[in-house]
Amino acid sequence: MYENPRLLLDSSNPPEPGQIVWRSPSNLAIIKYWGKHGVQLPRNPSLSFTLSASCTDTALAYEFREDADNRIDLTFLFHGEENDAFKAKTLAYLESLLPQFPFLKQLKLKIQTGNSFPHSAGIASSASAMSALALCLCSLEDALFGTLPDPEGFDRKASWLARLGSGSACRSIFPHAAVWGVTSSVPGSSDEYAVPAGELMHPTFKDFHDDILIVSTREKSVSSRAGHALMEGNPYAEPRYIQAKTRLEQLLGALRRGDLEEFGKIAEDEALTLHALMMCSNPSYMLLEPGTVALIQKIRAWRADTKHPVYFSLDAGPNIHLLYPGDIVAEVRGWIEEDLKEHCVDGWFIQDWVGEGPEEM
Ligand code: 2P0
Repeated sequence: MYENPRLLLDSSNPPEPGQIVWRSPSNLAIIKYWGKHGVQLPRNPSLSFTLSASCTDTALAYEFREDADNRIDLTFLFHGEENDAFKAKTLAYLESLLPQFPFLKQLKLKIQTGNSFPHSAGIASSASAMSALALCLCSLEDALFGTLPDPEGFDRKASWLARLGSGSACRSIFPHAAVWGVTSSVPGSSDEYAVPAGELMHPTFKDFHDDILIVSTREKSVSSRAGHALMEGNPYAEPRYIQAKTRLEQLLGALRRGDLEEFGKIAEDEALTLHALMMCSNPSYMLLEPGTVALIQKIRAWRADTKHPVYFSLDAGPNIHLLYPGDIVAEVRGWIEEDLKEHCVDGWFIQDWVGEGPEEM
């Protein structure tokens, strides 16, 4: 949708070398995207909270190449070191973008990137990494051609580009919350890019915490890519897509009203549905660990005892996302220390919260 063969540099007037740096956060889907078709198009709409502490910093340095040919000239460093696997993935992504960014072959590019959390954390970094890179590319286009002056158009293109790298990444572009996928409940929503949803939420949810309890740091047995693909043969796929649409409408109502109980019911149900879909895929697989189940039971029991609005969610992995409003942070942190940390690897949990979205550094 953004093809532009005219985005080429004039070799008689080459640009000065420069560098662009973006910090972009991860996000947690409350309504899950699980199942895709075509080029990273979702089978159902999803809604996520934008996080803050779990993020990727990416620096993109560029200089004009006198000897331009058809290949992309890329140096790639992850946490200051060469990483062949990440470089190959990034190069394939950039090559796929040449119809939209033909000028990339005219530049010598250097990408230096790193996450705020250890790569071994078992936390998906594709959302923060691909959104940070997409934002760098949009800033590069604007620096070289002045074609993205309007912030709304800039964010939309960045979200569209991020989606091509990793579906969930398109939602990380916006503060507080984002909706990706067509739904009649959100005017302007699209399967091609996410739209901001923070303004649709009661202030309570802008002050929400998401503490990530690290149950395992082992690499997942089945990647998200493979998991999405398995939805194609899943007997529950069609009812699931219908359910996700209905739940999104219900969730938007709860977010608007500030209805914590309804929010929590939907969030937990979505997390368990995601993992149930994995368990009844063919072949079946399971990403939950004993510690995940122990924590879910403790969260439900503590909620019943204290009446505090604490809820869990899960990504495509065993780690628990503990969701709760800012006014009970002290009680919850005390409880984590006392009762939940024993299920975490080395007692490790990441304190995260609903954040303001990416920033250019
Ligand atoms: C989501 N997840 O909505 C869902 C729910 C994880 C749990 O999308 O193949 O890395 O790159 O589009 O976005 C994780 O998968 O998959 C994911 P691709 P992605 O966040």
